[in-house]
Amino acid sequence: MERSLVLIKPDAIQRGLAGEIITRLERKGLKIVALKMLHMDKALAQRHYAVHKGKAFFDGLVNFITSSPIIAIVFQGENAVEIIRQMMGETDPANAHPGTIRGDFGIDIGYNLIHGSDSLENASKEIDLFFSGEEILDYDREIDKWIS
Ligand code: IDP
Ligand code: MG
Repeated sequence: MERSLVLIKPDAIQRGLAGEIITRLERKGLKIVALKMLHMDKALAQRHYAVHKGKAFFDGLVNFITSSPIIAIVFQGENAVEIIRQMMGETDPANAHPGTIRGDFGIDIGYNLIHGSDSLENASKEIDLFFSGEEILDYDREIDKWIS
């Protein structure tokens, strides 16, 4: 069973889209196993986006993600990493297909609403940045046997 880190970014919170985004992922069948609201500081933002250090958009990205609170969520499910990437849509909302979160709610690459881990390896690293082991809950849902 895979786990992926999702961040509901500042623009989504400010626009009142947090519930809509969480609902879509939850309705798909993915299970929330950890969740918190926080205001990321620069140090956490720089670690989370370390692979982009040196790129032209890096400073703007760090400023954006630290500008207002976010919601961090660990979703669990079969193929969770790839499923969430598909449901997010392309990085640039201008290229994201309708039906995806970015395709339905965004128009600018600087305001693309959601982060989702891009591989199992990165998911594990990213989850560790935001959550301690005890904060990730192991529980069963009655509906799980009807999902996978
Ligand atoms: P992803 O979020 O789809 O995985 P990445 O390439 O990992 O996309 O980029 C991380 C984040 O950096 C994007 O979600 C977006 O917020 C921001 N970003 C990426 N490319 C650009 C750009 O060209 N201009 C402004 N922001 C960008
Ligand atoms: Mg990425």
